[in-house]
Amino acid sequence: MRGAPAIAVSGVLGVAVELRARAGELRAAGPAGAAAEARRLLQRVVTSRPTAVNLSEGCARMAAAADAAAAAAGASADGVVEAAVACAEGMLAEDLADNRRIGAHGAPALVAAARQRGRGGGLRVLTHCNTGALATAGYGTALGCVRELWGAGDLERAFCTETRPYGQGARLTAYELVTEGIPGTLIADSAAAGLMQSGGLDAVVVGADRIANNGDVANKVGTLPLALAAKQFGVPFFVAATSTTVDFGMPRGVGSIPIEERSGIELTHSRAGERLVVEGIATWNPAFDVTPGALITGIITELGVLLPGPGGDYDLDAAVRARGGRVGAIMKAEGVAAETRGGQQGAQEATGGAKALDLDGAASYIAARPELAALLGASKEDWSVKEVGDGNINFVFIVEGPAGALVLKQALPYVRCVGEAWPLSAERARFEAAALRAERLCCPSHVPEVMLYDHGAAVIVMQFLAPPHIVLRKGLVAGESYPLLAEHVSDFLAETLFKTSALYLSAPEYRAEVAKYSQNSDMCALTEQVVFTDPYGEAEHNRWTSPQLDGDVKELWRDAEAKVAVSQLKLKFLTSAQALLHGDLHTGSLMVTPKTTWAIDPEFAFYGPIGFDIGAFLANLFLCYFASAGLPGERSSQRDWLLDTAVEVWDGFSRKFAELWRSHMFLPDKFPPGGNVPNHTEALCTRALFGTFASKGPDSFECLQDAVISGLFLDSIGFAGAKMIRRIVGIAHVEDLDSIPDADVRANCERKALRFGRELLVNAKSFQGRVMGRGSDMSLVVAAARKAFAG
Ligand code: ADP
Ligand code: SR1
Ligand code: MG
Repeated sequence: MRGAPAIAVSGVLGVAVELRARAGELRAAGPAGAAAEARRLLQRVVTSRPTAVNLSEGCARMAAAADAAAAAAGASADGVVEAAVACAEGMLAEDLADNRRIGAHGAPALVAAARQRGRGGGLRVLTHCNTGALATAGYGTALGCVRELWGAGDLERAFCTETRPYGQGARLTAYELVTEGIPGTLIADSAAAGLMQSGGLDAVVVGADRIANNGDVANKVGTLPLALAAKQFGVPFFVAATSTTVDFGMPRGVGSIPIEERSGIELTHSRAGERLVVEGIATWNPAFDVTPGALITGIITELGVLLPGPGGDYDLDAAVRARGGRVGAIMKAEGVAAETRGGQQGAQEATGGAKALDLDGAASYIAARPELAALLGASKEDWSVKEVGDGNINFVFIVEGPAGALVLKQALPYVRCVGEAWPLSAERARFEAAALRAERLCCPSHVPEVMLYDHGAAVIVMQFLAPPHIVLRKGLVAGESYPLLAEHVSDFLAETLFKTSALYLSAPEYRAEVAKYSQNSDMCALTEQVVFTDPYGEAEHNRWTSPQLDGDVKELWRDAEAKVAVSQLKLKFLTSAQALLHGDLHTGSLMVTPKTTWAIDPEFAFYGPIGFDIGAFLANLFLCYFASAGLPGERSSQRDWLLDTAVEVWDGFSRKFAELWRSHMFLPDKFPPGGNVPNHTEALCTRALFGTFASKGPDSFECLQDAVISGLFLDSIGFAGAKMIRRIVGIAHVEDLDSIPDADVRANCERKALRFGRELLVNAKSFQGRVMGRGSDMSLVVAAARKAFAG
């Protein structure tokens, strides 16, 4: 094993294997004996590499987990073993997740820096040594950023240095690039400066072995010359590492970080042992060098890209604390669930510290960040700013300059449409940024790019979807149809929901993601209230077209069947963690042109039932369908298109979801290289059950797929019904209906929609096709919608 993170994870997993194998024997020793044995084994592993901080920290966490299990009420030796194993698996998942976050933060930062230098198209990026899947639990840090760029279509070519004298770049990074199908070029270390001088490089990204608080970075020897050359030729130079690599107790790195010297044989002999240079020559072979922070454009961590302060100096302790990370790192060392408490700490800071931006503040915010300002061109005085937030919750600014525009979205600690009387954690911005990045990894053509997420200010800066893009709901209200919408939305749903599910992720990865998003509970609570509770009884914020719908609403409040059905859905919403949901996929969360579709605004993202996202989208098509009778113009062809879209979205989703699942199982190579591709067995293990023996293959696998997809269909129908009802009786309505000026006409449309919504909610099962293999037939739902519209 090589690479500090990989060594740490292998070490603890090794002990986990040993403990499991000896679980029978340990039963006799009882819980205390089992914990003592775990400690003994871990201590032995630590001594195998005493200098590696990751390994000793990992072993300490696992020992603490074993001790805690031994001290718990009703402890057993088996419980101790399983707690230790779970802890080790958690570390594997954590390292993988941290790496993916580094990639998700790093790739856009590299792109932004290259764009600032006027470089369009794919990037040419150089990396040094090996920082990829062979050095970490998987994916990689600096090489993870390269992977990410490639997956997003933002990479033209990766250059890797040989990494003299031990050849990690030539032997390992080159191998990873070729294996992943990423276009790569190997160069001698000494060729890098010339490559930069010729304009052949857009950015450098390297890893780090140790980082001092002022940003000085110890890394593989040869890093310093790369940074010096990059400075000379104006090439952005980034370092990518987890925040645990920062040694906060070390103020400066240059002159302080001890540098290991390795044997001169690496210089004088080939790896086969053949002497290459004259005998008698002295050698000096340092393994590392230290690059001053002043030469480093940004340090990419799992918490975000850390930048130097206005004076050009880094203060990493402050930067990491501001993102809630230092607390997390300390807790890791203590063996406490770092993500959870680190997240809560972050929430307090985001909520307490967010200063509301106004128009000028939004422009100043961008102007203070040169990598963003460069995307707009000229300077702040030449920019225009407007606030366009038409949603219920946040403030959204568009800052536009001569070269381009950016969207800046700020979450304040309350619900915008109600005001400070309804507090809401600004932490939602963290989940929105994370979800946008995760969704973009899964489905880059339908999710905008996040350029920056600033935890302290609860600000996201993202790609501007320029006119003629409009919010889909606005287009629909204006009478437009979008022929490619069903294709795009079904792509988005299938890609994001499959690739974040346990059908695709490994069990530890999946659990780590579920745990991460479970902290978005303020937003889930909002949905639980406004979708599943308030509309079914008297509630402060309910509103409806009154007095016209008074009777209908009272009827709903007495409707026991509806209450039973909505409570069952609420239970599912609370407990079924199938995939990472967008969480609020209505037609106001999509921006479109006739040829493009983008999903924005996933601040409600969490692991929930897949049908919730599908149902939300269907509900909004149906709401527009019923509203169309009160909207201006002749709309029969739009109505047909709306219903066709409902059918095509479901058919497209179910087909694509099934195909992704099948391809993942039978044809793993079908996934694009560099994308979100695990080379492991998915958590559900369908590959193990159905993929190995052709005879047991497709038929039984199809039965499983049918069963799962029929379940998703039922859920989608039920959630669609609940989502329709809440838009007519609850706090947040839709413009499609609200913009009908005549209250009687509006109420008539709303009554039909309400009744149809109730039908979907209560009788979802009646829409299941009875033909074998057609358990999910959306045309039955659409036929019922036509009937309700006519009746
Ligand atoms: P909220 O969370 O308050 O619902 P949204 O994310 O839906 O806020 O944004 C509000 C409005 O801002 C959108 O309806 C859209 O008009 C505009 N908007 C948001 N993101 C973008 C973007 N990336 N490009 C262009 N306009 C955007
Ligand atoms: C307090 S209103 C909340 C609603 O607005 C958002 O758009 C979501 O749909 C949410 O339910
Ligand atoms: Mg919105």
